[in-house]
Amino acid sequence: MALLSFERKYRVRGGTLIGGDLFDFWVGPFYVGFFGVTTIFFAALGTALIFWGAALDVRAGTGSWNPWLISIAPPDISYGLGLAPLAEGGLWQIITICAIGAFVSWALRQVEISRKLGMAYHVPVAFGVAIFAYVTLVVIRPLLLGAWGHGFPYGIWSHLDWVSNVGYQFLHFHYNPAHMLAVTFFFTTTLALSLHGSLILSAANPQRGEAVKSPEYEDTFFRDVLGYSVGELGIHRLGLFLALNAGFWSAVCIVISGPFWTRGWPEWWTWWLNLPIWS
Ligand code: UQ1
Repeated sequence: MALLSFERKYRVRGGTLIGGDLFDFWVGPFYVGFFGVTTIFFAALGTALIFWGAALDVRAGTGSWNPWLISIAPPDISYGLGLAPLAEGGLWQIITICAIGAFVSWALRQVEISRKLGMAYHVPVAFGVAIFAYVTLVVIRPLLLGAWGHGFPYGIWSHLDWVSNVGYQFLHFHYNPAHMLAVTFFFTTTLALSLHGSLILSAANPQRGEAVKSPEYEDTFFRDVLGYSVGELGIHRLGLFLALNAGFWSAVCIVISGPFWTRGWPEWWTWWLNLPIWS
């Protein structure tokens, strides 16, 4: 059932980066590969450690099993860049290694599948930008600030508190120019995807009995509306550009906060007020 009629054609050997033919097989619809195995390993271990940490907090009377409230905190700042005892942030440190191991494994599995199919590496490269944003938060910025305690806690509610607290440390994070860029790219990404998704559905998924419209209709629609069509390929280049920039500037806006700018973000704009043109 899982094997679609055309799948056989694409289930080609090779393209693996490591291990040769050893893990070069499928389980149902899923390609396994060496990095499929390492993804499962890191994801399972990391998840188990989160549950173990939650259990320790419940037993210590400092946590609960409410899924919204489960949280694995990084070590106290006083541990600096050293290892912490498991129940005092050590679990967070190992879970971080597991998370990076799982994310990088997933990206490398995408590379293997791309190679198998003779495709370019756009998907793993794009996913790599998301990994970069995460690594910036939990590795690069803590390293620059000198303590793992600057990482964010792994919890649904607690990570939101972390974002709020770090934002207020800089008085008003919306004055961070890189944050402005990131937010603008996130919003523009949703604008582009809503335009693109609605345009494709309007053309390619017509009412019963209506003909599917060709890409010329899509181009003509936007030429009529805006006088310009970015084109079939162009909209996907634009979408990828917008989405990658959203992730990239998110990483920049947080990595400069603390390591390279320690005052409130509103104060950064004094360069504007100090321009000689005002006098
Ligand atoms: C567009 O011009 C276009 O080309 C036909 C698409 O491809 C199908 C699109 O999805 C969208 C949204 C546009 C309009 C975008 C710009 C930047 C003019």
